[in-house]
Amino acid sequence: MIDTVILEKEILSAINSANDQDIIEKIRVEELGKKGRISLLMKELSHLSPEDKKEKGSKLNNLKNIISDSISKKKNELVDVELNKRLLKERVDVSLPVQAQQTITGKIHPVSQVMDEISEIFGSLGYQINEGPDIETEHYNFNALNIPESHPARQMHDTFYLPNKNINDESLVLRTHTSPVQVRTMEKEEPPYKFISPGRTYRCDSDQTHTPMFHQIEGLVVDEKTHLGHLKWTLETFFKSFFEIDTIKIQLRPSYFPFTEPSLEVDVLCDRSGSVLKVGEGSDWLEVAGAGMVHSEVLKAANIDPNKYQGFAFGLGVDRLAQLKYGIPDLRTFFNGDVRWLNHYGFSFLDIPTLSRGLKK
Ligand code: FA5
Repeated sequence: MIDTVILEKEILSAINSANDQDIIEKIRVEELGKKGRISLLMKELSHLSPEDKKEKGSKLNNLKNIISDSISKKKNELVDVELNKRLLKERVDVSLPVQAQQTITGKIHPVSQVMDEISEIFGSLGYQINEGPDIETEHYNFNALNIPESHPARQMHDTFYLPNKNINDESLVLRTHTSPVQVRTMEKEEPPYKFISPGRTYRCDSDQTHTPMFHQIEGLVVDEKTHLGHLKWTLETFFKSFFEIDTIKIQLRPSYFPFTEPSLEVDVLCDRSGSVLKVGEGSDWLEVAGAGMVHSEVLKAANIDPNKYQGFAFGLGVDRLAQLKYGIPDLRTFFNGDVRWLNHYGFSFLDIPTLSRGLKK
């Protein structure tokens, strides 16, 4: 039988010089595996006399333990070495500047941005948000707002009618303004009211400052002793805050809406002479809102006593406000779905320090 001392020396030297986990596993299989050298020597013991068996058996057991211990010790060492190597290679340097995102992550459309900015400003003035449907009956879009069928204001609205669709013999329309939400709210709730209503509106109209689908934000305040001064203060406060210019020039122009008396329109001073739109400069005026004191007929139709309650209302053209604030010359480009346009005029979440501070400095 082979000398265990020589065998031990030979195997230990192989273990010592092993430098990766595969080699050490190979040694384990060759020496201790089922058909390994030590295992085969163990099997040979059965042919020996009882005395030899006892002596050689104890030596072989001893050898087996020594080899098995030193294999697992070496294995642990190699695992540690490999782990340290990986830790060094994969170390994260937290002091490195963050890499800019290369992938396209999408942008916030200027209309969504401006909707949020306007909502935030009115939110801070204590307004709630109420919403209404895009498809309206003629009753809510016109009649209940003091615009009867024969009224010329109906033609001015360039209405989209839904053909062959009606509810209770009333034609359905794509709402031409957000004012129907005033009526829906007055029908459901008791005054006082103080809310805004953002949403999509539709008119058959298309040029540099008109699109067939656009957005308005309606505002309604009804309370005891509300007067025109409140409306003027509200509009001025809003426009200063929205444009972030204390000296912003707006003009309130006398106008006519069948559901307000008196009525006015709001224009913002801007320069539209070149290919860029600049707010607060030049000599052009862009109309951005209609407004007025709620007509007593509208209050009466909702069973509200006009001698006790008065109110004011306004309808802001959201797309035009976005056009002015962010210098976007043509409104039609808002809805072309051109990704290059959106990358240029859109907002990323990181660009916006706060909702009402959307201006890219
Ligand atoms: C109205 O729609 C009234 N409902 C506003 C109102 C509300 C008056 C409450 C009184 C009380 P007007 O038609 O002027 O008013 O539209 C309001 C604003 O919507 C306009 O000033 C303009 O900024 C915007 N607007 C109107 N038509 C379009 C269009 N086709 N494309 C883009 N913006 C439009």
